[in-house]
Amino acid sequence: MTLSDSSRRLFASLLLLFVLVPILVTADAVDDLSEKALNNVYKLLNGTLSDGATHNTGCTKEKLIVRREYGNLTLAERAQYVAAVQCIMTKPSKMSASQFPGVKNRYDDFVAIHLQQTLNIHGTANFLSWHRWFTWAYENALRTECGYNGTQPYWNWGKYPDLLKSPIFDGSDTSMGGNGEYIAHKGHAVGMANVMVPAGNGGGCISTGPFKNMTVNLGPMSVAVEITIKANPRSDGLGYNPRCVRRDVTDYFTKSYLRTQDIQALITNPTTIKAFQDEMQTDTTAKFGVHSAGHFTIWGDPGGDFYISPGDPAFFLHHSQIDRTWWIWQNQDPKARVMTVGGSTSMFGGGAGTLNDKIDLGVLVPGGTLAIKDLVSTTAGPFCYTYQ
Ligand SMILES: *[C@@H]1O[C@H](CO)[C@@H](O)[C@H](O)[C@H]1NC(C)=O
Ligand SMILES: *[C@@H]1O[C@H](CO)[C@@H](O)[C@H](O)[C@H]1NC(C)=O
Ligand SMILES: *[C@@H]1O[C@H](CO)[C@@H](O)[C@H](O)[C@H]1NC(C)=O
Ligand SMILES: *[C@@H]1O[C@H](CO)[C@@H](O)[C@H](O)[C@H]1NC(C)=O
Ligand SMILES: [Cu+2]
Repeated sequence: MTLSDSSRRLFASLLLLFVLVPILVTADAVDDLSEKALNNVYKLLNGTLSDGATHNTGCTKEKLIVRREYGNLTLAERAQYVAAVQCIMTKPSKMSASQFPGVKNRYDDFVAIHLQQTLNIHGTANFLSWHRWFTWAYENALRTECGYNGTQPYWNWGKYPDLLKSPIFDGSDTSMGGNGEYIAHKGHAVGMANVMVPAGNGGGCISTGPFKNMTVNLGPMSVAVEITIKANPRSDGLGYNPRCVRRDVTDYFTKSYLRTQDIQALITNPTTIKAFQDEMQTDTTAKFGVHSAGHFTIWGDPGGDFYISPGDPAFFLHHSQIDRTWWIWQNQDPKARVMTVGGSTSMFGGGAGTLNDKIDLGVLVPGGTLAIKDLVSTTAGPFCYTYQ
């Protein structure tokens, strides 16, 4: 080897190093923000920092439960989560069968409560706190009613440009089920702006994995797939209308709106809660926020139906990540960002929301009702969890 050869090699490896190092450093930008959030949470718990919440509920660093990314669970842990979700679908409902004839099991309770409150919990002051408590109620039901030892996993959107190859949707025994069976269908007109999105390779019933042929009983309310879904016998969608869960998982949104850089921008740019929640729920021809983009990625019936989207079990992985993103944003500056609320009480008007507004989850939680201010800190009120 000549000297010039080896110096050329050295130069090439240095070049490679300069190219690679920034990629390695920035690839985990959101995880870095998450680490800062976690450190601030430890300070809240040991009293060296205050977020305005009363941390006297017995939540300590030792008692914290930690939510993890689905792909970071072991196969055995994923199997336990899947088994718990299947279990909750076999438990009896706690709702009145005469008032809610379409509710057939405990899982349906979650779908029904979301359906009933849809227009007062999206684009509103309580959007984040409502869905935080709702996701916690589900995790709590899995743990207390189905003996689940784990926590509610999240779907880190930025990690999987091609979702059908992810551990969440790859159709394996430890996934949330694969795509819908392929049926010929046109693209989808999505969201408030009716943006046309190309059709994916699904559209039919989930055909692989543990939720193959899963049944949804409620709705539809706002059919979001270009095929005919039989109407619910009741106009409020609460009648019994069993049909298979359909999906059309695509990479349209993951490649444009759900990248790590999109999540990072969402966490670092907005400085008020109103700006943060609006950015997250953006749904226009120009842009989709991560909330809309995640739902539209799963699509189908009920996943793409605004009212009954929790009827697709992937909902809770998406909303755990919504909650994690809020948690990271809050805990960059807990003093300013936890005890705060913005926006109104209804999607179509309503007065200004306040921290004292009540949220009612009915049979989903012990007690049923709490105020927004009890639901803003993940280590106060009913909560004692963080994210890893
Ligand atoms: C409180 O927690 C922070 C973050 O973990 C730590 O740096 C600090 O030393 C702790 N302070 C006390 C008094 O325990
Ligand atoms: C998830 O696992 C990957 C690979 O093992 C690791 O690099 C990463 O830090 C983990 N992420 C989190 C948030 O724990
Ligand atoms: C939960 O943990 C206990 C004790 O470690 C174990 O016996 C039990 O099988 C676990 N349950 C589930 C559903 O994994
Ligand atoms: C799924 O549903 C279809 C249509 O009802 C049926 O033909 C098929 O046998 C079902 N598969 C399973 C595994 O239940
Ligand atoms: Cu919702």
